[in-house]
Amino acid sequence: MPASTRDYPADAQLESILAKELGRQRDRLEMIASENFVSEHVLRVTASVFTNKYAEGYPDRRFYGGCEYADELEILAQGRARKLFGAEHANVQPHCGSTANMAAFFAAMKPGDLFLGMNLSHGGHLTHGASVSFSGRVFSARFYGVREDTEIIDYDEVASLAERLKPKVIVAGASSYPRIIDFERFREAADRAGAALIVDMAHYAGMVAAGLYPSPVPLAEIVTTTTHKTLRGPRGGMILCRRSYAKAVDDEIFPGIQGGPLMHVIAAKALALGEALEPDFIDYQRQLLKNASRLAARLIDAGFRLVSGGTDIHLVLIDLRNKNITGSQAEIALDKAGITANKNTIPFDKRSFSVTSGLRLGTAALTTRGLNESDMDEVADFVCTALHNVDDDSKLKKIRERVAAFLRKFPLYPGLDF
Ligand code: DSN
Repeated sequence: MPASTRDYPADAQLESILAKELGRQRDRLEMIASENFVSEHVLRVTASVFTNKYAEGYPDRRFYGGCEYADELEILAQGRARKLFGAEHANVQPHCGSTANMAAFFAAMKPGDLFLGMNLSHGGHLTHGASVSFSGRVFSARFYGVREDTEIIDYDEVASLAERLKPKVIVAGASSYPRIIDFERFREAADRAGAALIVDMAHYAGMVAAGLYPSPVPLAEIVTTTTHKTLRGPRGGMILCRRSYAKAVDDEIFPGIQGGPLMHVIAAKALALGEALEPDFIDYQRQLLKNASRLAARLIDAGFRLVSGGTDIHLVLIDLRNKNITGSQAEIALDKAGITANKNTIPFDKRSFSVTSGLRLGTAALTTRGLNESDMDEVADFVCTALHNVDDDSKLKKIRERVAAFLRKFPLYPGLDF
């Protein structure tokens, strides 16, 4: 096996796939609300020699030798996570948000226990109790949602369900809810029911870190997150919790659910958390919010109805029904126009999850690329023109060419080949 990077064999097939993916990311508008672009430094560290290391266990309690630097690394990442969010305890090992949620649930509940989560079609997440997910199969899930008139979370429903059902856990957090969540109301409901509060802040973590979104950390027993959305780290998960839950959470992640932690990803998490502690991270989060608000305004000007009437965060959810197109038609048309986004159910949607009546658009990745609010006017124009011409392939192709030309002003990973 070649040990030097200088004599590794060419793998033309793989390199071609990697180069095509880099080209896709460079030439298209990335508007999936849960995606972002890591810094070149984070990208490089994700590919470090720590990918070679087994480190099952935790610092000073490993099941393998040679873990002294893995220990140093994990302690660094944990410390930065605690500092950034003001948390008593951090577990940086979850491979993704789903395993983070699984560990949180097992730390706070037993199989069969009842919990409250947000209805998936109102903006919740699969792991908040959907019947196809472990969360709905192992535990007994009941759902709250948004009010039909305001499309804001129905906090009275949360409180009454909590009082009536006495759940073991209440889960707050969502994947496509464009408004600030009132975590205090969730805390009150949990206290009245004697329930633990688990907050999944995956979409908001970056804004929470910057102090631009209310922090759930002082209020919840356990907070889970991914590290790759607005937090702009590598793909992965993380758990923050009160000291009283630390052992249960750690034991659920390992040995309960996962084996060896991905130490190369933990290195990249440590770096990204360090980046998030820098003052310019707050500027980034401010810009991301300005961009989302400008995008919302331009979509409304063009006659699109936004769920809840707008946004407080990095994403908007468009109700496409007045335009007589479905979410899946919109997603396909945008793809042809060089804009990557995802169809999404809207509250009280009559269409299935594979068709939907909505479209979710986010500004986290475009803001990282350097776009500001005036650029969002052009982005909104690309989006609106594509959505008004979903069946016109030649118009969509022209938008795609304009998008690629526009994005050349915002270089992405200029030094990379793949
Ligand atoms: N898949 C993520 C999202 O798009 O919101 C949630 O895990």
